Amino acid sequence: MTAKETGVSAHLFERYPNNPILQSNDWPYPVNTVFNAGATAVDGETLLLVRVEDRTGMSHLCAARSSDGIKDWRIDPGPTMPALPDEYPEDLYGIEDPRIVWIDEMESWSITYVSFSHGGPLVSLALTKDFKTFVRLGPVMTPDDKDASLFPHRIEGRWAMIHRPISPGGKAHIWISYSPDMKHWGDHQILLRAREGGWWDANKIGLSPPPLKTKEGWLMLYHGVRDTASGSLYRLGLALLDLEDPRKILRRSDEWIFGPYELYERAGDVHDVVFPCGWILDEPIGRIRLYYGAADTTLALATADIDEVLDYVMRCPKG
Ligand code: M1P
Repeated sequence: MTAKETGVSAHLFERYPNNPILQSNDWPYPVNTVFNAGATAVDGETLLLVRVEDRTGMSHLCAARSSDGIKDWRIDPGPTMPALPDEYPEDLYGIEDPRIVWIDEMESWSITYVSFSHGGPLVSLALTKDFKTFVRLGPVMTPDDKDASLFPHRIEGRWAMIHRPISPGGKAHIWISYSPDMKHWGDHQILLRAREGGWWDANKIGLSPPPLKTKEGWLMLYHGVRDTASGSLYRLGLALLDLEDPRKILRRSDEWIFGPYELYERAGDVHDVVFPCGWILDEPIGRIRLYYGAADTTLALATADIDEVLDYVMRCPKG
């Protein structure tokens, strides 16, 4: 059943039946877990920059390529983007959770990722033209800050970044900041607030994949974290931002639209987590491929019809 037939948000994204699509035993070298991958299309293929946790407990990024984005992955023989703490001290405890955006003006992809520094997790930025060499621009947000992505072009002359600092006490809202040069960031402001009380997205939210430009606005998928007696529950909701001024929230879903349900999402190193860092819109067929970490252990795929997602979000309450 599709969301159009049922009108139910839970049916918007359909899991790939042979999930997970990538797991640790697919890796060409010994690793603990593979999850939370950034995604993009390169030369007609799908490229995932996968977060790989090794058996020290720390993470690096490794590229996997496939012609259909589902199977027959060709995985780099070693870390594609290792943590380099000697040159970049902020990488001391590894690097995690990349978001990839093609930046026309730079003729490069931007990669925003978490560097786990001595002072806590912060946002770092790198550029690449080929996913072989990387220009590391260093930290762009101080700790604790995560879940960041650039927009693919300047907005009113400035670069814009969505990110997720944590306030004292653990409250975490989604913020937006601006920069003239990708290095100096300011005009920080809250973009989307974590709700309160019993909501599924109370207390802590964060951007999931990069914002997707659509005819209705910037489509934003975000995760909300609910604290329960048996731990945290990571689920996903939607928001729509104004195209010209993404600080304006046009819509926000009251319900979560995807959450842990299958065993590979419910059981793993961290149970009850779905955590996407990348999605690709296949324009000719109008379908979104959503790549998500499942239980911080494997990588899974779900797909959705872009028109159904937009129909749904346009019926959501005004933000
Ligand atoms: O373990 C679940 C997730 O926890 C963190 O996400 P956030 O800080 O946004 O709540 C991250 O460590 C993420 O990698 C992890 O999947």
